Amino acid sequence: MATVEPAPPVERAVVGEIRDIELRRLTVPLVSPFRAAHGAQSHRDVVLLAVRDADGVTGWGECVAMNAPTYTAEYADGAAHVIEHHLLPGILAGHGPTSIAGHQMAKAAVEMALLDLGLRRSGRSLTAELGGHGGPIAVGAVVGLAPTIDDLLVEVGRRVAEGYTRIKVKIRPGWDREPLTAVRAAHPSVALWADANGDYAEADLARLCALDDLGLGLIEQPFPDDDLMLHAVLAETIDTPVCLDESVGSAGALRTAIHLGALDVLNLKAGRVGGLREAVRMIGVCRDHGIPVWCGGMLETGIGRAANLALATVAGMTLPGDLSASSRYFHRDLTVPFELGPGGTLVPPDGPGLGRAPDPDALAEFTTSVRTIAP
Ligand code: OSB
Ligand code: MG
Repeated sequence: MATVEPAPPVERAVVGEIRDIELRRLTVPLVSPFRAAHGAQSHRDVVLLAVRDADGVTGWGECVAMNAPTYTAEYADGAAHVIEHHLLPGILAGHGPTSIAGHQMAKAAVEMALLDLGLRRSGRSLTAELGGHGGPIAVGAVVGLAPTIDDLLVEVGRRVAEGYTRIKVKIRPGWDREPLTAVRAAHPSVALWADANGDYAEADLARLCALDDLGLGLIEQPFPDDDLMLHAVLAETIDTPVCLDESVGSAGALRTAIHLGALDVLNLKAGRVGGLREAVRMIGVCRDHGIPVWCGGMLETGIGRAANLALATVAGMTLPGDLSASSRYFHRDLTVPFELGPGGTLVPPDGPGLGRAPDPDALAEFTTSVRTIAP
């Protein structure tokens, strides 16, 4: 017999008030293909939830699952299935999301939509609900694997010229020392981070330690996500801070990783950990242990970006996140675009809920299917 998760007050208050839920699929073109160790993407395949109450108030939730199970086991089609068949039935029956194993990205999308609806109904912003300060906050840009060093330098140069003061470069074995050295030489004062998406192995320990002289702000997820021990060995050996991303799916996993010495810094993504509530708890764990934490990103549209920005203003989020302006990702965002402010900053919206909703014309342009589910 399935059990029901105890939901916090805002989410609990809207269950029972829901008229229907739209589960939408969209394909949003990216400005340029995004390449990392797990593959390349030319568009964002988005699962979007619209939860409506009887007064026509709508709460929006974006699922961060990618189009194929190459980066994480979760992926868009699977998440849409889990949302429709395993999470929404309990909500539509009036008792809240059913407790299921895993599927954090699906759960996070449902939580975001319920939170947005509840907060819109009460006129409160997500930033206020999470305990954030509202910004502005310094943000960073991510540059994917590039075909050549020249291409990489062109793209990094563009981001620096736009105002970003922290650049994260994707690396993989064979694409690390040379590109990072070139970026470091071209932009000596930029904070330079490297993200390997788990592509290195034990045999690469020495090659990673050799990056120590580049003055990197951190090396993110060098090894596969289940190998906390190897991250602990590296963190022990290298001076550059070791950051975890894929390895840390919950507050419990975070405590374990800290106990093992497997990380110096955390990349926190609400989608990866099952939602914003768990993410806020994890910021607290990081604070208790003196672990700097920053808000990760997964090429979100304006909906998910609004949520990330709210989270990124919570006390304890001490480093600039993977939060760039809409134009870094999309020619046309789903919402009013986020624009970079002075000093490479962004400000979360301060309206009710997420403070951003999709533009109907953009929704129409990018939607590939809609399913409406009613109690
Ligand atoms: O590893 O942080 C990652 C994008 C998709 C999936 C995983 C990652 C990323 C990024 C891009 O690095 C971050 C962004 O949204 O700017
Ligand atoms: Mg990462």
